[in-house]
Amino acid sequence: MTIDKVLVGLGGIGAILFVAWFFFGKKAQEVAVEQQAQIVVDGGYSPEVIRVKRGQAITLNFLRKDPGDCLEEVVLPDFGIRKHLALNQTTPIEIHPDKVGEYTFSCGMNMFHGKILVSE
Ligand SMILES: [Cu+2]
Repeated sequence: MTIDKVLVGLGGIGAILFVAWFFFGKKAQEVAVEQQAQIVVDGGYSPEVIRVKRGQAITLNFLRKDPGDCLEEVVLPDFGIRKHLALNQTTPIEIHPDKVGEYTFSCGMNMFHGKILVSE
């Protein structure tokens, strides 16, 4: 094997690793909270994963900075909540997750998503 073939091989492996990292390695921004979570709504939700304990009331404070229509509504289907978010304001949404599990929230058109992970 000549040196250039080795280099091409290594380059190929590097490219594959990069693609894998790019698509799968980007970890969702995640936060663990006890009673309150601040979620910035701007081109998506940040953080997008909220970890909470079961049986506690949690207030999700959605601060909408995104002027687009897309993110003006937030939906938490598991809690029967659909709420309009006023621009540049914080809209508190209180939930009582009493079951362990994964609950999603999204914009009104179901394009942007976040998750609430409830554990014991
Ligand atoms: Cu949308």
